[in-house]
Amino acid sequence: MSEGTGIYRTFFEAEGCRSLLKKHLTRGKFEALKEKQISFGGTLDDCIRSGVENIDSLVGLYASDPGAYTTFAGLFDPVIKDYHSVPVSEPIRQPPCDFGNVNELSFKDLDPEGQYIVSTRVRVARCLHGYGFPPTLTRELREEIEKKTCEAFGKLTGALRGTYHSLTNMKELEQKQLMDEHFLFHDHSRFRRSVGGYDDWPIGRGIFYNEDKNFLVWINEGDHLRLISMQKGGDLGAVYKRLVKAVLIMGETLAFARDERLGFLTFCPSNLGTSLRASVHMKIPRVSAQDSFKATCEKLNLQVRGTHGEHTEAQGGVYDISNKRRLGLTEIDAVTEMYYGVKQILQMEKEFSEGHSVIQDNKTQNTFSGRSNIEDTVTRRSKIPDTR
Ligand code: ADP
Ligand code: IOM
Repeated sequence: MSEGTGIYRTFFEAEGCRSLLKKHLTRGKFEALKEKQISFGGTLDDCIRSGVENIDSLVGLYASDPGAYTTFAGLFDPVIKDYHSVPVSEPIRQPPCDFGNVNELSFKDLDPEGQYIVSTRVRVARCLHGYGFPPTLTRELREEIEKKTCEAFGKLTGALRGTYHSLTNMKELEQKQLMDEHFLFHDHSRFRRSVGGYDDWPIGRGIFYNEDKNFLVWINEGDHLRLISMQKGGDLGAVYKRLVKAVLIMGETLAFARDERLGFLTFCPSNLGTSLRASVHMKIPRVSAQDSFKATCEKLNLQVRGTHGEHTEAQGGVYDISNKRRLGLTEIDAVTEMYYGVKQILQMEKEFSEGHSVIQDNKTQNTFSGRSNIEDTVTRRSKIPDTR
């Protein structure tokens, strides 16, 4: 493994690569870390291969196993700080898990008239304590994780009670339908393929869902588990409350990997901390037509994805807007940050539709976080698409 040869050389010389891996992996760091090995057998190559092979990665770095976060801290820490907006001068610190008082949530339906928000989803990732992540998992270990998780499903009762569907037994047509409905994951991300994400596919993979199909669990998609609550419309409070209830029940049986400094340990460093991503699928034709759309979302600590997830395009003007930060804040704060950010985007969309043609960047601020990171005070004339 040498930075002067093959794919590494191409990576180091690549122009236009904007990943956090490219930004933080210097040649010196590569040389210093390349021979280190972790207890689960992971290597630096396992962690960086996805970003090296896919130069359009956003992060480009995965943990081969929980130990990667300490053995390769010299590379992971700057990437973690950069992604989660932790100031360089401050230590990485995850507060204790805190879902807030779900019986006293102040979230209102974000779109009671159903004009903009198609659906709302909140998910957390969880990995079982004592196991590695995809590059170091074997077929047997994946099956073990699946078995332990299936045992825990037995504790879900009432509206959460459901059935586990193994991908090994699932017909292609059924898989396709579940994917089209945004319920099921797929096996065609080249980012994940690079790091053994689809080894032994579909062994050990599957999906649990309840009768209403508003609570789901993915097994061995990337992280060992994704616990997901979702429904049509914009009632974030109902979606979040259901998720918290299910996560707490699952946590009674399963031991989740957690680190005091980094929070819940996940395969991708973008998911560390709370591992929580609260998203809406929303139609915002006017705001999304602004040149400043992505920058506006960044200022609100929001992330923009396409209709079918990361690295996909918006279809029919439907964007996936979610909280970007997952580490350095509590679960209730992460979801609240998304709530206020999405409210602002909706407000902008409404103002545009009423004919206001000016977007004031100096007013773009997440009223929840109250962070004064807005330096650009230019009032910019916006382009309104002619929708008449
Ligand atoms: P994650 O990392 O949160 O699991 P991905 O970006 O990989 O998310 O998306 C996973 C699936 O979830 C995709 O099919 C995506 O379209 C779907 N999804 C995400 N947010 C929503 C939402 N608010 N409503 C419906 N589907 C959603
Ligand atoms: N790991 C995945 N969520 N993603 C951040 C891939 C990438 O680096 O683009």
